[in-house]
Amino acid sequence: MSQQLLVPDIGDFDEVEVIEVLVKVSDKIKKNDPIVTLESDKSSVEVPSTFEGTVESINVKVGDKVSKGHLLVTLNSETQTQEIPKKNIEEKLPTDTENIIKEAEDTLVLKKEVKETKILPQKKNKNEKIEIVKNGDIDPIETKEWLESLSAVLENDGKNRAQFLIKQLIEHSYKEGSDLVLSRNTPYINTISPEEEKKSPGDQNIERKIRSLIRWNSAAMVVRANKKNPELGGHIGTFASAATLYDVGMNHFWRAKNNKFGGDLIYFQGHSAPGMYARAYLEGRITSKELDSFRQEVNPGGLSSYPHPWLMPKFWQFPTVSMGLGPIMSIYQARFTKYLINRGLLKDEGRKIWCFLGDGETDEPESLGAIGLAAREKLDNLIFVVNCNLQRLDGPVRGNGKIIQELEGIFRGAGWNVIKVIWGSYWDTLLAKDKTGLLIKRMNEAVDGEYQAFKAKGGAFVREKFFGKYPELLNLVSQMTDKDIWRLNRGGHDPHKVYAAYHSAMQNTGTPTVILAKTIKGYGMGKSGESINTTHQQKKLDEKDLLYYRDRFDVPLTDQQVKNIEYYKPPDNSPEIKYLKECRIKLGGNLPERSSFAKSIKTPSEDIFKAMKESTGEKEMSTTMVLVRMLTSLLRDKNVAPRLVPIIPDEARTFGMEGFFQKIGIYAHEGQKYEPVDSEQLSSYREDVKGQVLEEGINEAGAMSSWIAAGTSYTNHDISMIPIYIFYSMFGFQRTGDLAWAAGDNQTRGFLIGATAGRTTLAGEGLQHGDGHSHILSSVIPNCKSYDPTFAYELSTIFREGLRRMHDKQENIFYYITTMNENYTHPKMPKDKSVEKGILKGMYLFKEYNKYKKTKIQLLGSGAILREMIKAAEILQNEYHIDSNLWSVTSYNELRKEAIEVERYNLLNPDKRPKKTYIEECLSSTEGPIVAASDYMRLNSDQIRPFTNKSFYSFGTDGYGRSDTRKNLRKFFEVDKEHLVTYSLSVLAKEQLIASKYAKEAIKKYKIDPEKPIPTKL
Ligand SMILES: Cc1ncc(C[n+]2csc(CCOP(=O)(O)OP(=O)(O)O)c2C)c(N)n1
Ligand SMILES: [Mg+2]
Repeated sequence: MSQQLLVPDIGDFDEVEVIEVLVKVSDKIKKNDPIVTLESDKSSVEVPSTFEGTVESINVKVGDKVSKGHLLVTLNSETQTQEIPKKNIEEKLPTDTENIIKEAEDTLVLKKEVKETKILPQKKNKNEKIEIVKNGDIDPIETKEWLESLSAVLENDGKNRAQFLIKQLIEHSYKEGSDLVLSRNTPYINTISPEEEKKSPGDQNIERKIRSLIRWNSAAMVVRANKKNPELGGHIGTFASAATLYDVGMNHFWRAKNNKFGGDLIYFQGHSAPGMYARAYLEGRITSKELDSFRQEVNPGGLSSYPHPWLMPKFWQFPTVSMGLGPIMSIYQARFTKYLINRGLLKDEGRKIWCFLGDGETDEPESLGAIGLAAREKLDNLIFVVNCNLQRLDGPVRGNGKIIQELEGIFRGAGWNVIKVIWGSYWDTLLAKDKTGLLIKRMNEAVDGEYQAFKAKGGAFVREKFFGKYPELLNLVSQMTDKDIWRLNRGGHDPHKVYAAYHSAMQNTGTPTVILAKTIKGYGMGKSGESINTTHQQKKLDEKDLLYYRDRFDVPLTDQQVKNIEYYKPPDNSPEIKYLKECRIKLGGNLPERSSFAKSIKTPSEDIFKAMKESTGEKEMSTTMVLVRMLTSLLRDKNVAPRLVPIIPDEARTFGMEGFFQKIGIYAHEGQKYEPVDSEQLSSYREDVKGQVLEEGINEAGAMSSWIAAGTSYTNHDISMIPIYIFYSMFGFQRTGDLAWAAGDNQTRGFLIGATAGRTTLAGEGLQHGDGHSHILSSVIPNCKSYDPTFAYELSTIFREGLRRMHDKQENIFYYITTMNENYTHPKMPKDKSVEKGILKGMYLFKEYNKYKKTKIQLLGSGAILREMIKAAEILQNEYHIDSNLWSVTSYNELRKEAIEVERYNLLNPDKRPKKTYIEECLSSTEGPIVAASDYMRLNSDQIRPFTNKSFYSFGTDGYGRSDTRKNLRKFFEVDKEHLVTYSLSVLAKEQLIASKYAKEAIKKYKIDPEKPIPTKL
């Protein structure tokens, strides 16, 4: 039977243009195959077929304007029109929602029942005497009865039943009118009780020996480097506090990448790097010579100060040292891993992402800012380990409080599984022996400033100040010597406790886990640096300190060897080295190690970009729309399509990308539990577990972290992905510049699109939005290539080259491209072969005006301002008989980078024939001075000034932006055609090529006020 396919609801748009017809008569098409592409003045969207069949007739052609209900094609179809069945919400309710509804209903019933029978509580008589007993308990006997009941339940029915009852009590009191919030905190003791600890299968003696050697060698490498030259710096205290945390992971948990398994991903705390080198040394992966080159990277073989994949591309995987970036990047890494799995691109092997961070580091907004997302997305593949040594650089993290308790509340409140590892095994007996509850009470009340001092000042001090507060506690430790008390260790230094915590974290499902491990900064450094405020900076240990350190960890070195600060590595056949290597073999290989086995992605054929190289005729469109069109076409390329990862921080509609929602779906790990409010529309909000778009919400740092995860997928997951992150250009490098820098270090491959760019082009939004400097910011990143194209063919040429270089040739570069929201017509790409090369190198001759052959000027325009320059060139020719070469400059950054390289070569090779810079190739044989203008500050075009050997004048948008119309803004910043003409005339007059009267007349004609202050002062 014949079926008619009509234009569906396309939202607020009417009379939209058909820009592509994607089927032919007699084509057999399937349901959801695209039929036509429609384009409004803001976005383009494909219309999919709603049924299967053969095309009988096509009722539209390219250029037609259509609205809802317009007939597109007729199909001969066997099947009935397949209306999407309305989802039966009741049938499909997820269990969580059902529970919430049930709970709410129960509450209502209960409230009703209670209301009927409730005896209203009597108002308290103000004069009634309230008996306040010690510690705020008004009725200790009653308290005792409740506690005894609970103990009985615990004993007879177990902890789950006890917890259930407590929960019931809390809920009941809430329903009865109490609004006291359930505490997110547990007492200041370990989360895992000794009975529940999973025992480590490891040989503790040998593991202690190995750990001691790693401790020694890592401290030795820092001390040796600083003996050589104190400029080099480094840290001892941080790794000293974290050694056990890393060792237990390395010996028992962290699986490496190999041909059978994808590998766990570990984000090491940046300045604990010496510990990782010291272990790699024992493993035979790093030589003692390399250890001696710690922080001396200028010559090959040096070890980088911190984890930097750029500097050690076969070793480090994640740049973590700018605090806060590791945590946020690891969260999005964990999410991206699930994304790949859910999209069917990656096998689910139960890989984990571990992130180590300092307790001081948790104050960075980036560290905690995304923990809500981790819980919401149920990232049970993510484990944070916070090394709570209670200190940061200058002093205590929370001298007056307790960082572990604070973090426990925050993480648990966000929905994480929290495991506290506070006390070591020696405390277990004491805690068991204490029947008064005073020990936990004392643990709860001591603040971190005190805990720090306890470990700096010895056993007698702890006896007096900690246990001494209560006679019962003094009694508890009366049989212990001061040395025994000193040995009461902290959880993070106890391999048993750490093992149990890691094991438990590995078993946890449904939520991310944070392990809060209490440690001592500078553990083992003694008087020179254990738990004191200067520990962080300690990089020199004198002989006495070194001997102490050796003795503390029983490192088998003679006094003389200690004095020489020798490294210690037992022979390969020693039990230690054999054990260490066997552990790693069992876990699949070495860590950290960076590699990539990703296949390249074939560059899409030129055909995909063909439409962008044609003239748009009368049709006006913005480069942002061109980009969206291009992406729509790329989604038809079978190699590229599945690898595209569009990332948007809640701005899809701003950029006209809402068509992607239906077409490729928004990634949502739980699918879509609701019928979207706009479900009738073609671009309705479609969330899908296989969705391709990462719609990040208003979260540029998160979006950047997703972009980095996707752009490094070629190494972390051995599958190349093509992330395209589109944002307001002002909220790009300026907002998340440090992540962009880390992305460069991480060798991220992908596109950053600074949309709505240009200080005068994004008109109404004003000072905080009008970007006139993002190209300056992007220029500082060595492997970032940035472009400011004007026309569709420029953009598509750059984009295709990006795909070719990054994803086909696998170069470690990334692209920053600005696109604008100003609609204008686009010309056909000039035939000349040099154009493509010029676009990529940064400039090409767009047009030559050569009518009068008297006076000539070189005009350089970029981005939105190229069009002002074109108009200026025409005025100069028509009204002043001045010829010009009009250059489109797509990238001042690229031009400069090439020029400094050539200049350097020429200076270093004075006897050779000098090479020409590309700028010279373009400009050296041309006539007349240069006038350059862009929608960015003058510094942008000034970059090439020294390489032109000509009079060069820059114009741009220096100063704060402001809101107004484009016309007024360009006038204000003096980059409109009138100013460009006037300035050109003035430049020519200054160069004595024309009389100054022309410039003066133009100033008058265009009503330019020479007394107006420069916009930087306004
Ligand atoms: C963004 C940023 N700011 C400052 C620093 C300098 N810095 C390096 S380590 C450190 C103190 C870290 O304290 P914490 O996170 O508690 O780690 P710990 O060494 O105590 O384990 C600081 C301030 C940095 N690396 N990154
Ligand atoms: Mg710390």
